Amino acid sequence: MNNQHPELFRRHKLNPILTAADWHYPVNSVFNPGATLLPDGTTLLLCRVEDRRGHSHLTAARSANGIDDWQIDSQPTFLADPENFPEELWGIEDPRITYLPELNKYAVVYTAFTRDGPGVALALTQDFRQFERYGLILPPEDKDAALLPYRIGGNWALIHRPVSSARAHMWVSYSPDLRHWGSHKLMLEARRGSWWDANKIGLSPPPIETPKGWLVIYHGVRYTAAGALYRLGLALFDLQRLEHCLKRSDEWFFGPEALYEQSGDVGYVVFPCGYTLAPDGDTLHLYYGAADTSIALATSSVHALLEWLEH
Ligand code: BMA
Repeated sequence: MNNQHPELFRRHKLNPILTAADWHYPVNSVFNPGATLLPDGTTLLLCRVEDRRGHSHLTAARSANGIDDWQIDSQPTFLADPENFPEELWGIEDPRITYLPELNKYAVVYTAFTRDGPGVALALTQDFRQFERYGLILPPEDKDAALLPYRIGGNWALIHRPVSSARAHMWVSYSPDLRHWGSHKLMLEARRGSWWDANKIGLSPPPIETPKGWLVIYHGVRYTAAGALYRLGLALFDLQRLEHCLKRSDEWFFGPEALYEQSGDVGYVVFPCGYTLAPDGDTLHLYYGAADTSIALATSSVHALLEWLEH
């Protein structure tokens, strides 16, 4: 297999680590999971599950080592609730999880599939069993959103990807209460022309805090005659001023190369929505949707990613 950066991100040999066949009820596909480490060290994935109508919901899977022996909830963990939240009419997708020490709760920022396209919704939880919904916090068309773990200059910060023209960029917005969002700032622009990240980019997992800045893994979408290609690049942002980009990779570092990434419901897609950081503070487990069909794991090192970005 041709991997240009074999040392940067290693696919796990058990990939794909989760598929629809592992579910306790009939589903079409499982992909694009949010991820977090629970206080006892358990890895929790909140998986996007697409049912056989084409609508998605979220189901939790827990594992002691984050690799195998997953305990999957026997029923959907977090279902769309279109009666009370009409914006969830066509399902909920692509969760990003951030632990908020100030509230002692996990924030789950997810895509609500509204009648007018995707919008950004928020729910808080302590245990991934009960969820407190905040509803739609940014209207369509907007997605690929995640919260930062703490306030910056007194306000919560949310990275997101509104679509207002043929091109779609990453923005950061601020809120005093997680409900009202403003002070919108452009964070990272999609490039143009033949670039791998031309026209449309978006945040992948929540940013990774490092002493050098917020390390952001983002996806670029390249449209070809054969369809869209989803690949991943890196950028580094100032810890206090997120709109200030310190570095950006010219090349992508991870793209669909394995068979399970190239073939599936939507081929040539790698789409991570979460990672966990090992207690060594460096080993990164990146969980990603492969071809909108299954869930895969790739391992890296924060140090190696920063080095690569530097050079
Ligand atoms: C994006 C999102 C993802 C999906 C990807 C490829 O726009 O909708 O959920 O994995 O397209 O289909």
